[in-house]
Amino acid sequence: SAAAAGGPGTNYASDDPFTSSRTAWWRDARFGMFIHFGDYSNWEGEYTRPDGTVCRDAEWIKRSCTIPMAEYEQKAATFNPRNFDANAVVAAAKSAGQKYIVITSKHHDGYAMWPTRQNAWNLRDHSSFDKNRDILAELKKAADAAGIKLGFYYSIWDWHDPDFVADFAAYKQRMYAQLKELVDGYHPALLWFDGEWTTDNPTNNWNSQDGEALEAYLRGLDRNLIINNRVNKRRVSDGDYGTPEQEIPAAPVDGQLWESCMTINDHWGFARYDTNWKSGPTLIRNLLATSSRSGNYLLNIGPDGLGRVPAGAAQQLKLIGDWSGTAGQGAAVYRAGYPGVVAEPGWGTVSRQGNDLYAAVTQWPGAGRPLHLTATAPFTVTSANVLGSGQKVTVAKAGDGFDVTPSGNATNAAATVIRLRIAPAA
Ligand code: FHN
Repeated sequence: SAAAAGGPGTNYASDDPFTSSRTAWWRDARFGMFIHFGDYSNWEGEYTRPDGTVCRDAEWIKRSCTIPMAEYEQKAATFNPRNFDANAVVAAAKSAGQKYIVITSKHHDGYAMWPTRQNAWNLRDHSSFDKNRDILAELKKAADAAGIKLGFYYSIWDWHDPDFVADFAAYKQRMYAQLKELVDGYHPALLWFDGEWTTDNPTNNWNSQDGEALEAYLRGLDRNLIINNRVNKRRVSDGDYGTPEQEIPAAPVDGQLWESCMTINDHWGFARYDTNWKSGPTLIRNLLATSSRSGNYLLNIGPDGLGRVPAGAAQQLKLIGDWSGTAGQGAAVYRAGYPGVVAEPGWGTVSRQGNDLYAAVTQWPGAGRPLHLTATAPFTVTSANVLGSGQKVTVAKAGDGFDVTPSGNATNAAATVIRLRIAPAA
C-alpha cells in the first residue's frame, strides 16, 4: 500500500494522534512554555560592527548581522549562563499554568545546549560555563519534580557544521547521533523540529524521504515521543501536529492537531531592549482563542545571557496563571476544545468540556443586557452561571440560538467566564 511505501499520509506513529493515549497529556495540556536559549542569548540582541554601527537581532544575530564565524565563536567562548536556575524556570511555567516546556537544544547556529559527543560546539566544550553543569539535565529534573513535561526544539538547519552544505550524509549521521543522545540521555516527552525549510544546501536539502526516515528512526527509539510536523517538508500530514507561528488560526485546523507558537514580546531569543511584553488580557485571550479552536498555545520566553528569565516576562506569565487559577476559570482552557454546537461570537470565545460550554466574555454587555449565541447544532441549556460570581444568568431561546443575560458586572476585565451546562439533542 501507499502507506507501507511511506507515501504522503503515512502514519509513522502507527496510531491516531487525535485519540492516542500517547498524545493524551498533550491534547489536555493546552498551554506550554517555549524557551529560546543559546549562545546567541549572550549577545543580548545587539552586535556592534567593526565600523561602530549597531545591528540588532536575537537568535538570528549571526546571520542577520553577518557576524564572521571566528568572532561568533569567540563570543560563545565567553558564554556563562551561571544564573540559569531550572527551578526558577519551572516555577515561572507553573505560575502561568503551563503544562509543558519546549527548550531549544540546538538552534540554527548549531550550538548544542548539552554536552554532545558529536562536536565541541556546545555549552560544555565551548563556553565559560561550569563544566559540571548540564542545563538540560537540570531542567529535566526540575520539570519531572513539578509534573511538567519537557520537550526539545532541534534545528535541522545548521549554520556551523560545514557538512550541512559540503557532505549532507555526514551531517545527517551526526544529527541522528545528537538526537539519540537527547532521547536516550534526557527522555524528552516531545521533539520540536525546525529549519527543515532551509534552502541553504543547493544540492541536497531536507526532503520528504529524509523526514520520513528521521521520524521512523525516532519512533523506534521511543514510541511515546510526540513530534511536531516540521520534522518533514510536507508539514500537513507529517508528525503529530501542525505549528502555526505567531498567529492563531481562526478555526480548528482540519485533520491535524495544532499548536500555535508565539513570542511574549517581539523576539524569540533575548534582546535587552525588547520590553514590548504582550499584556495580560492579550495573553489570556490568546490562550482562550486557542483552546476554543482545539489548539495548544506555546508561549515563548528568552532567558538572558546569564540564563535568567526576564522579570517582565515572568510578570506577564503570572497574570495568566492568576486568571486561570481564579474561580475555576482554567476549565475554559485545560482539556477544553472546540464547542461544536455554537458559532464563535463577536464578544469572546466559547470552549467546551463534556457538556459544559465556557463562554469567555471579553466584551461584557452590562447588567441585564443579552449576549447572543448562535446554535450550529440542537441543544438545550440546563443551567448557567458566572464563574466567581453569584449573579443570576437567564437563558432564553432567541432567533437562531440563545440569549444569555447576566444580571451583574464582569468579574474580570480580561475575560469573564459564563458556564452553560447543556444537554445535546439525542
Ligand atoms: O527561524 C526560526 C525562529 O528563530 C524561531 O525559532 C521560530 C520558532 O517557531 N522558528 C523559526 C522560523 O520558522
